[in-house]
Amino acid sequence: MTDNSSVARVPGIDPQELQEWIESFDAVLKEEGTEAATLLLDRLRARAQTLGIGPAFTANTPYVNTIPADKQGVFPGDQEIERRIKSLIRWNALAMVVRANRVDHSIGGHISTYASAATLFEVGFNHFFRGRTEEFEGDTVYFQGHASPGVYARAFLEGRLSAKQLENFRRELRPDGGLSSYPHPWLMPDFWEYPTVSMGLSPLMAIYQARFNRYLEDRSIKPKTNAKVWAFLGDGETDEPESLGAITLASRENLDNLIFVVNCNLQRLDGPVRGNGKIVQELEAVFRGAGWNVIKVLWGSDWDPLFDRDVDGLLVRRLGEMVDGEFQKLVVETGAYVRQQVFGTDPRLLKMVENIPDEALRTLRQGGHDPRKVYAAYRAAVDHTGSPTVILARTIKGYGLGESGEGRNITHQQKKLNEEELREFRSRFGIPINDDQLADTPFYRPPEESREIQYLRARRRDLGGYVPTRKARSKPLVADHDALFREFLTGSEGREVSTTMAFVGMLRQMLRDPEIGKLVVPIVPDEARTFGMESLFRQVGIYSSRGQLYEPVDVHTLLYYKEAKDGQILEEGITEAGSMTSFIAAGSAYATHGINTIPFFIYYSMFGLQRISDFIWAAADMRCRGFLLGGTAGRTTLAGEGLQHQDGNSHVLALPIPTLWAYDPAFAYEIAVIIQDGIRRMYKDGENIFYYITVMNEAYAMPPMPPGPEIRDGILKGMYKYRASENKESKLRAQIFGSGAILREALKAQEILQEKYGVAADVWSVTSYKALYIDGIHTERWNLLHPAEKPRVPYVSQCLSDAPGVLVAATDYLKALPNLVSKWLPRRLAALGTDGFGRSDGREALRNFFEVDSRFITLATLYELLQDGKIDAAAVKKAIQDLGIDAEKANPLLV
Ligand SMILES: Cc1ncc(C[n+]2csc(CCOP(=O)(O)OP(=O)(O)O)c2C)c(N)n1
Ligand SMILES: [Mg+2]
Repeated sequence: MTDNSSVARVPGIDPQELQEWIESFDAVLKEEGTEAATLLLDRLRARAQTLGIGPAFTANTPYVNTIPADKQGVFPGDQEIERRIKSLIRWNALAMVVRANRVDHSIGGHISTYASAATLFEVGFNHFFRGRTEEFEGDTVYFQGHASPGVYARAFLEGRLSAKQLENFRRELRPDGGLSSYPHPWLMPDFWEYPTVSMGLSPLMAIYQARFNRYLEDRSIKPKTNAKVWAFLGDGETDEPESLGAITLASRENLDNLIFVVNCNLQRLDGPVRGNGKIVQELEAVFRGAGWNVIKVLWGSDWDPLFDRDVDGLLVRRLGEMVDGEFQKLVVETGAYVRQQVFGTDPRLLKMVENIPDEALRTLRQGGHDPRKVYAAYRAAVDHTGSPTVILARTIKGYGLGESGEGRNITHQQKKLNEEELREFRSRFGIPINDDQLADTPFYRPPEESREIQYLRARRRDLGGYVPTRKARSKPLVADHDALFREFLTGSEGREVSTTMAFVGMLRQMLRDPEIGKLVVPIVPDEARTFGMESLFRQVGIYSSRGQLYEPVDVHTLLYYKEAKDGQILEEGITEAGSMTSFIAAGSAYATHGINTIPFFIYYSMFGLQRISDFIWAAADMRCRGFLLGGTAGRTTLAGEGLQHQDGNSHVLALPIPTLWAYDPAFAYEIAVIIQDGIRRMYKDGENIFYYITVMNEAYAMPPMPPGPEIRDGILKGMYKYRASENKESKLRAQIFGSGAILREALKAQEILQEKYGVAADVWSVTSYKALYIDGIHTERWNLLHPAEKPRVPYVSQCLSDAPGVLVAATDYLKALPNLVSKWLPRRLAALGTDGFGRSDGREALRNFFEVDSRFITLATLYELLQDGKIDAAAVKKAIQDLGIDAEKANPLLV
């Protein structure tokens, strides 16, 4: 219907003429349909642009629901019974937190996040989230982490969790088990699939998961399906840079399998998300600008008649003016206040609500609490094609907690309710709990045969089973892959290669293998050329959902930049975080899809554990498998790049991640042994571990693997004797530990010591201080707990038990690394490492600066011999001179 009143007010246009224009447009819409009307608008806009009239860009639509009431369709569920189920879940979620905090008031937990998200979740559970079955892979759902009590409470009604388990919420260490605070697959491997509690991780993980699903389809590794990836986020959470950082990837890739639901309760932990602005409008602009389909769910059904009456658009304008701080205030205020604040600005608005009592005004619902509005939005999102969808749903934080919490700034932290507050909650949601039981706050589950339980079960049955459910679905690999790695065990016959090149050679071999070739997922953040991987562009192609729409500039070369729809390399561009989430998707595909994809994510080492460690932590929680490769590694091995690039940190940063095996190999055969064994452990034996391997760009001849069965074992356990001294006579003895590129400095020192100082030194390759350390503390712990039994001996002690002489270690990482194992050594350890900021210079200068070169190793060995009284100080002093060491040089840690 045409709105004459607004026509009359447009300045400078003849109302009659405008009326005719509008009528013509209406006629096109009526007779030719929406598509034609849209086309007409597009043409007019283009015409205006050619005439120099650029219509003002607006990223926002008015502050109303995107789906008007007359387009929302029918709600297919039984609204009444769904409301009852939801109320029971609300109660149990609340009871879980309240009870846990009665036992221990420090145990924490959150009530108000789920209170705001309940309808958003429940509509999904009853109508959308599909379980994983034999026939269908199922949907992937990232639940807002702090809303976990609601997911547990539902699983309790579903009969999947017991009252005892609920009782032990946040008390996982109880003898009979408990429930983890937040979604943690490590702690509840049959239940949670995706850890979401570190804000900002799940939106990024969801985007790359959705894209990875497409990748698997385009490469014919899994069948095409219409499975969806849902991510439920907080509105405050969107301030994390990771949350919005990759949204253009999702639209660029047309990820219509991806749906974000932002729970816009306008609050975060401390207070309003945007007190002086509007978070919904801000997010709308950002997502629309990025090409997403945006659906706003702001107002519940009881607003519909008001908007119907709002022919002048006054109400819409008024709502558009108000800031979030004001909206939040409405929640805690009276109906009279709402009348005055929202409608009191214009007599016409006041008239609109004159027949609505205060109480009804106060309880006008938000869109995100109205199942019909939420259903319509989800339906539209699921049916939408061509781009991802974000649903911006307005809710109330602490919904239902009444005066004690609803909309209050303190609500996020609230964990306790007094009896009066419990009574109100109980009555408001109609929970069949008597007054005299309130103090106990018992859980409530209706009998199995009740309509509620039957309905809930039937809905889940129709949707393919319970969500979330986690299960490792893949079948173990069978082959041992000896042949793939054999050539790397025999050395490079004098050819100088870097360990990076050696690794790329192995990757190429693996890609050709009939069993694992297809499963390998090389991931690289715009650094393939740095690592000499460009030959793989041509061999297996770079994945692009569009193939290659252009002729690449280097098409005439052998190794041209080949993009292909079935390309295998994930060339992610400059995003270590995005690449890591691809790694997570590929590294967990054995559970998500039942497919053993083997990710190899190679990156500039300094920008890994240092930059994206929280994602790596989440990968561990998710039981991810695969290989992280820190390229251009080492503080002194990466020449020229300086302070921000030279990495002497990562092997220390790898220590805390329990399932991460970290190796700093020096030679190609060491890498071959580690990767081959890693594939066996992860994909054959099903261990939930992953690997961090540093690879360097310093080229040298790769030696063959020394003979003897203990070598392979030692490489994996963390150390082995690489070259023993040939001088058996000398009284001056030493054991030198080298790692990675610094192993060669140790070998040089071995020669200097022998030739110049008559010291016979054995050189060990320490491939993993972390492995030695873990073995040491594990053994020590066992001994502590078994005092009467024969003590076990840490591997590092076994290695050194008969080794004579002083002990010196040199690494391209912090001195802390070798010092980790010093307590299990038979004698003092002198540790050389690279503590301090890097510098841009060549390797030789850097190794002098950080005091890790062969001269310093020699000096440290002589000094230790002095400590043992084997040589005198004058000899060491002279050595300093002979070696050309500046004794007064600055300490690299301090400059
Ligand atoms: C990276 C990170 N920083 C801080 C926190 C602590 N934290 C937990 S919930 C929360 C507020 C969440 O607000 P919002 O995203 O709006 O969710 P709501 O509870 O309002 O639904 C904060 C700061 C966290 N979990 N993760
Ligand atoms: Mg919030």
